[in-house]
Parts: sequence; C-alpha cells; structure tokens
Amino acid sequence: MSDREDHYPTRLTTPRAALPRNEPIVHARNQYRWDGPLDEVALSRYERDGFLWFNGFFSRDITEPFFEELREMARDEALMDSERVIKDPHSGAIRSVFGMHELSARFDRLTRDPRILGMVRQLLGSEVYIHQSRINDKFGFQGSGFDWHSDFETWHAEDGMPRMRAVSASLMLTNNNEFNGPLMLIPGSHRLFVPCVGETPAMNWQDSLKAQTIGVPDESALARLAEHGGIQAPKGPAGSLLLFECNTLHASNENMSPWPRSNLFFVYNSVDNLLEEPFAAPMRRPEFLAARETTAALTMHDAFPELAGQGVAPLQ
Ligand code: 6CS
Ligand code: FE
Repeated sequence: MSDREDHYPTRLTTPRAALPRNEPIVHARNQYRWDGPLDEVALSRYERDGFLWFNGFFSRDITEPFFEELREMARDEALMDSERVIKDPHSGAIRSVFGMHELSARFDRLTRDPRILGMVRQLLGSEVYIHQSRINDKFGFQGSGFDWHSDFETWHAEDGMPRMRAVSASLMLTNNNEFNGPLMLIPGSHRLFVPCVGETPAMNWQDSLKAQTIGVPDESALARLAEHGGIQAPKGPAGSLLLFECNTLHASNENMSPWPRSNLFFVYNSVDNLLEEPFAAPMRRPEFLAARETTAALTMHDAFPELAGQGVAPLQ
C-alpha cells in the first residue's frame, strides 16, 4: 500500500507546513439530484466556516427518551465493560459510548431523519452511511476536555478515509452553555490540512479516546488559524444541532460547572469515500470506531413523526 498517493500526509517524523484542501467543501453545488433543505445562505456559510449551528433544531422533549435509554445502558454491566465504552481518565465516569446507532433503534432512526439526512446528502453530494457514532458525556465538575484536532486527520491516518467527504452531526442532549465545556471550533480551519508530527503507535485508540496526544496540530498552526478565523463555541438548549465538516478543527474544555454536557455525534461518510487501509497507522481500528462492513446507503425514515414541523430552526 506504500505506493498509494496520499494527498494528506500526517503523523510525520518532522514538521511540515499546512496544505491547502484539494477538494470541494460542498460536493454537489447546483446538482438537482442532491438538492436539499439548505438554501444558498446556509451553503455559503458552511463553505466559509466549516460548520452550521441550528439553535433549538428539535424541541427539548426529543432528548428525554434518549436519556432514558442511556440510563438503561448504564445498568448493562457487559456493555459498560466493553471496549466501546470509554471511561474518563480522571473520574472513571463514562466519557464516550461508541456505536450508539447499533445499540439503540431510536439512535439509528435519528440518523435517517430526513431533516438531517437531507442536509447531509446535499453537503456530501452522494448517498451516505454512518462511519461512526458516539455519545460524549461530560458530567458536572469532572468531564475532561478534548484537545484541538481535525477528525479527518485521525480518520485518514488511522481509518484510511481517503478524502474530506464526511460530516459530523452533533445533537445536543443537554443545554450547552459557556460553563459546561461546549464544543469550540475554528471557523475556516477546514480549508487547510495541518499535518501532525508523531507516528501512530499500535492500538493508539486505546489511549487517544481518553486523551489525544497524537494527531494534535502544533500550537503555531493553531494560533495562525485562530488569529485568522477566531474561535466559536455555539451554545443553546438541548435539541440544538451542529453540523461540522470532517476537517474543521475543534476542541472542548473540561466541565467545571455543576451541569452535565452530553452530545450525540453521528458521522456521515459518502459512499464514494469508503475506507481503505490506514494512511499512517500500523493497523486498522475496530469496526465500532470505523465502519467497513455496514456501508449501505442510508434510507430516509421519518424517525419522529410526532416532531413534524420541527427542524426548521433559524440559522444563528
Ligand atoms: O478518533 C476518533 O474517531 C474520535 N476522536 C475524536 C477526538 N473526535 C472524533 C472521534 O470521535
Ligand atoms: Fe473530534
């Protein structure tokens, strides 16, 4: 596999300057086949910033049944001991649960809700499947943060994702305010690929999901991008939705507030961007982190008819 062309070299032994992204951000401009609910203003904003925030996309009451399922899962000792549950490195509390769409029919249905899937297909310009899903939990007074990173950098290096043609949808299951460790993003950072120094150790994911040290851009590159684009931390009530491009740099601080911060993430990848062998890692990651077997195109499913008329929150 070493003679493959690698457009985004990373996990290097010596520093290398940032590279321009060499592919579109919105993959099917003005192609009727992939038309969707986002208007020109939204598409232009996504191209400019690398993310879209929908304050109060769903009503708060969509989130309660998800919490009931999570409480039930927390009582499942076999699940809690499995490798798809990542514990907080300091408190031992749950930090992430991966593969939520495989564990819960409700989560799975949400990934196919037309109000989300319609936007995702429009942005990626193709049929899509779920590359990865997870819940990230930050309990009050203890939830650890996540270092600055591009998800694509990891998915390219460790999962063999060839091109930047994936988007993450994050549904806020709790209020996200300035105190409980909201996601921070650097607008415009998706336009450059920042190669990272540091080779990928074997079984890296067993440490990186607790605290990422490999695949973290150097501070000078981060500073330049933040000077240029600033930092934004979208905040809003449970039910709000964030769509962010796979290469948009993001991070989050630890939760020093009494209020929990729980976000559901599902990552849509284009069916034209299937995983290959890792570009910069000694081995593949497990299926629950990087889908290789279940890559059939998602079908629309009106997941929550009782929420008809929602999902039209104004852009902020
Ligand atoms: O390694 C991954 O796939 C995960 N790591 C982070 C910090 N964000 C994306 C993803 O969940
Ligand atoms: Fe991430």
